Amino acid sequence: MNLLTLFAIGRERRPDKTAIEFKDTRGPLGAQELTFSGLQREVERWAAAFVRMGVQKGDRVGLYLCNRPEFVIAYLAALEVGAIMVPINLRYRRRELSHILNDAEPALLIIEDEHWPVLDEIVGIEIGPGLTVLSVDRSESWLEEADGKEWTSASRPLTRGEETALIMYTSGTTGASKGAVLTHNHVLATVTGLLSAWAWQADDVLLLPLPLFHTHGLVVGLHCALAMGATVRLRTGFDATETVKTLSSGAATLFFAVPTIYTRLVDFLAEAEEVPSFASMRLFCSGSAPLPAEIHNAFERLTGKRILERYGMTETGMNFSNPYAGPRVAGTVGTPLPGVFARIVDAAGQDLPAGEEGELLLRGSNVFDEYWRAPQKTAESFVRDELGNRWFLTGDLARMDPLSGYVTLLGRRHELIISGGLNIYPREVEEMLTTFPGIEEAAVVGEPDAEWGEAPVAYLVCSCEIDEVDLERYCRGQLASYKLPRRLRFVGALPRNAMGKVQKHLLPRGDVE
Ligand code: MCA
Ligand code: AMP
Repeated sequence: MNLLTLFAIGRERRPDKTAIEFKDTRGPLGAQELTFSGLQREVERWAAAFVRMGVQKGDRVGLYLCNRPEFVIAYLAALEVGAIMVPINLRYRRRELSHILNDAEPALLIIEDEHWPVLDEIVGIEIGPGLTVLSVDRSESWLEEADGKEWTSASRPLTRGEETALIMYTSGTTGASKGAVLTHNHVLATVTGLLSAWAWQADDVLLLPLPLFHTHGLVVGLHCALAMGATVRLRTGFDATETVKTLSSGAATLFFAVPTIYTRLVDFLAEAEEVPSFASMRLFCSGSAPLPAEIHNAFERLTGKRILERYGMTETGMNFSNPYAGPRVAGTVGTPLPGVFARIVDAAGQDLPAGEEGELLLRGSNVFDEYWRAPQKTAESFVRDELGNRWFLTGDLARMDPLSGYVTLLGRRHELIISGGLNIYPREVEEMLTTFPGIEEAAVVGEPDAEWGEAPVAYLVCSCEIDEVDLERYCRGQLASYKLPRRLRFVGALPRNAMGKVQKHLLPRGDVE
């Protein structure tokens, strides 16, 4: 089976039902609705255009798009022609884009008109030839050229489950992000696990403000809905007023979000004159970062709904979930999803008894096999047990409750900062900062933040006075703005150990200006 055959089950259940109801919460794109059969017609039109442009099976198709129906159409069209979709975070700027385009080498990149300036800076300069860039805002012109060229399901090349569907870039400890290669089977495992664990139904309606370029919005949200034949209310972004209105009007049954969104909803509802009823809502889920227990409890107090917290990774899809029917325990991520195997081990790789803290290792049909063109990084990310099974080293520290078997995540082995559900690797920001004239050394650490969970703070050693406005302008051109340090702290030197390694725990937190 491949993803398209899975989605056909959902589509054929009720082809005239709404698949995507889209609204641009920020304005210019307006609103649009597509039925399952209407969506498929568009997908076939786009697939014909892709083939006409020379896209072949196994080619990569990059999507640098906000949430909009064309994202879904382009993705499914890429799968139709046997291509591999590479979603790109829309906030990525020159450095991140250049890296991904050079690494994934897509044959085709689909963008919006507003992104021409950043692409003009790099295409043909930092990016070699062979890349066709198309704007979705001019799709009619390139789609018309392919009109008359028929594409039907019979035109599809044979795609087996073990072939690649997606390459998803995830922050790398070495500074540059790496592509997790996900086959159809990997994604199918997560989707089928979630459909049963969360009791998805064809009548479900999911409100989805999360970006489609990450696992949470794409796999957990869009894929499950397409597979089930459920409706997605797709939004360009999160807006508390609109979310509360939609969820309380009976127009949705499911809502998936990151903790920062729940924090904002709690603040919004706490200030509301009257908290509306969310009677139609069957499930509120949280993931991508730890949900603070006080937000979990405050949300329940305000709405009468208990959030279900789950745990996943780009490389593995979804791993653990609190139960749909059964106690949802704040501060835990529950138990392994169907088909997921987990171990908690000590520094020597030995299994630990329940109750003890160690690194979480994972195995299962959902777990990826490799990073794109990075055999060394792949090799470092897995260990084998005595039976020869390959276990993925998640880098997440965890403890299992000896009685319930529920797992609590305690932190990470690496330095990853998670801000509002988005990953920031300090090394990448540090490397960028030291390319600014006058900055000799930089150390970036995460500090607790009430809104974002964590926020990056930079410690800088400089050889001259730094103009902070210039520095900010420079950083914004290079990296996604959520990675920018929220605070700068100027220090005479970075604390180092005898090996010269920066000892971040010795940095003078919060008391240097
Ligand atoms: C936006 N900004 C942020 C963040 N998001 N700053 C820090 N952390 C963030 N997460 C900054 C922007 O850079 C911008 O800065 C300013 O806020 C306004 O941007 P805007 O788009 O209006 O922000 P927002 O709409 O308020 O976004 C907040 C958000 C969003 C809704 C919480 O960050 C979001 O959707 N996060 C979820 C991401 C996600 O889906 N993660 C899942 C990854 P400036 O104005 O200075 O430019 S998948 C995963 O983790 C695994 C697999 C899993 O388990 O799910
Ligand atoms: P990503 O690299 O974007 O795929 O993010 C994966 C990481 O997000 C995991 O390794 C965890 O550290 C973190 N994560 C995801 N869900 C949760 C959760 N419910 N609680 C705590 N951390 C989480």
